[in-house]
Amino acid sequence: MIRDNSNAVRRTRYFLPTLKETPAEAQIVSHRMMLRAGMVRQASAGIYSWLPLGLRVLKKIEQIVREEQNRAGAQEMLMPTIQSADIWRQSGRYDDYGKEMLRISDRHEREMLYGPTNEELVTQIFAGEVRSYRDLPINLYHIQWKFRDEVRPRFGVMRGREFYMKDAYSFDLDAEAGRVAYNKMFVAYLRTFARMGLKVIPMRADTGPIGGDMSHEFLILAETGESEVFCHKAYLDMEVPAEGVDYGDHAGLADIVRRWTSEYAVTDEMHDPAACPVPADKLIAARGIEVGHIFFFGTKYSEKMGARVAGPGGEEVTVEMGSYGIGVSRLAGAIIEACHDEAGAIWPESVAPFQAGLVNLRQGDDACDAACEDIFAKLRDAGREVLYDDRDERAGVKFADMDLIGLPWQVVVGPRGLKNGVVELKRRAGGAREEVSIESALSQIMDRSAS
Ligand code: P5A
Repeated sequence: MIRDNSNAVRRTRYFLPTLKETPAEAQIVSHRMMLRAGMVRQASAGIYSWLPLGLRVLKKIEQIVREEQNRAGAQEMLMPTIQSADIWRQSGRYDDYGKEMLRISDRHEREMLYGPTNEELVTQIFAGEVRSYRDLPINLYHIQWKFRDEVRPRFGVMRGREFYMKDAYSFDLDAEAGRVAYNKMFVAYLRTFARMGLKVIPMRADTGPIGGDMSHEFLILAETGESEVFCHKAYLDMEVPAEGVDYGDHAGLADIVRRWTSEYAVTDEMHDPAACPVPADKLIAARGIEVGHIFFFGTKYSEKMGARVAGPGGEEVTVEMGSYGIGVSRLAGAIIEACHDEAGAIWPESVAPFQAGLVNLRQGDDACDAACEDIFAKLRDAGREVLYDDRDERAGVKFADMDLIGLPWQVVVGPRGLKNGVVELKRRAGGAREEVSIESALSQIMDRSAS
């Protein structure tokens, strides 16, 4: 068996270019911290390279999204980033999309584009393959890079030009079944964001260039959010559906969606202080970051692109569609906006790049080196993710870097403690520290973090 050691790394062998100085171009905390913690580097305006540490976070977010999509019955596929202009002409969006669309022509002068979204392409695939109502419902998704030539790319990965999105597309025989598909995604979204440690609030929203008459944006509250939001405090305590939620129980799903849409929750353009039904002491007025957006648009694309199936009586039925987006790369920034302090990120366990950081306070000291090697090997062999700061650096530098990177656990090994048989175990969230034996430190990390 080939051993994959990518989950246990030594800082001296790891490409992790942290910065002491705050980069001048970064206006918000997540952008500053992602640059300082060596997660991303800007390639050009609104376009980023993901360095090893950042990529670990991106992959964790992606995997949670994937698991919850699969659980809700969506099927993963992968469509290309480059699309032909023809299908966008067919849907009528080629001209509508305007300057946000990056248009390209190939060597044969054929008009191509870098996909800003995939309604057209997935509808074309469906129309070419599915013939009968018996094959419905279908929900297809992919997790793929998108490009939108935003006028003002800003805030790092939060509003990029190139960004990573999960986009799902549902196909159903009638509007009622389409509503079930919508509810499934709604519930999956509540679970997805909760697993990332986020409190998310679904708000009724404008449908913009995607279209349709039913849509919800999923927002998290954060001071640096681009949208101003108003919602009932009740949202903060609403119960998120459990892992075992039954996606076959359509009435149960509708109940959950009803509960989560029953209270007041709007973005500023829809808020009228005079008409707001929520008393001031129960109203949250805050800023929000849109991390997901779901749409039901019926036959908008299926009509124009010929996505029809034979219905139960042999009649032709144009299928009802919805689309469901999650900003996977935006989430890396959004989670930092929601979870940080002055020193750095505070990653929730589920998306942390590593579970534990190991700090050797005296590199080169036999006892410290041996204890660190022992802890490192034990965590690695137990399949835990660990970053060992084995650099010959001052303690202050190592502490500052570990806090900046924001791993859930820190194990600090120094000569004085070792004489008494202890190391320091620190929780990044809350900052609690205790002196414990190596065994106790290991068992706490292993018990508390998922393998
Ligand atoms: C839904 C899936 C759509 O594109 N078509 C397919 C629909 N919706 S959306 O709201 O326009 O985008 C979905 C999510 O993608 C994220 N997002 C971005 N992230 C980073 N930079 C951007 N420029 C950007 N634009 C959109 C958001 O999280 C959004 O909710």
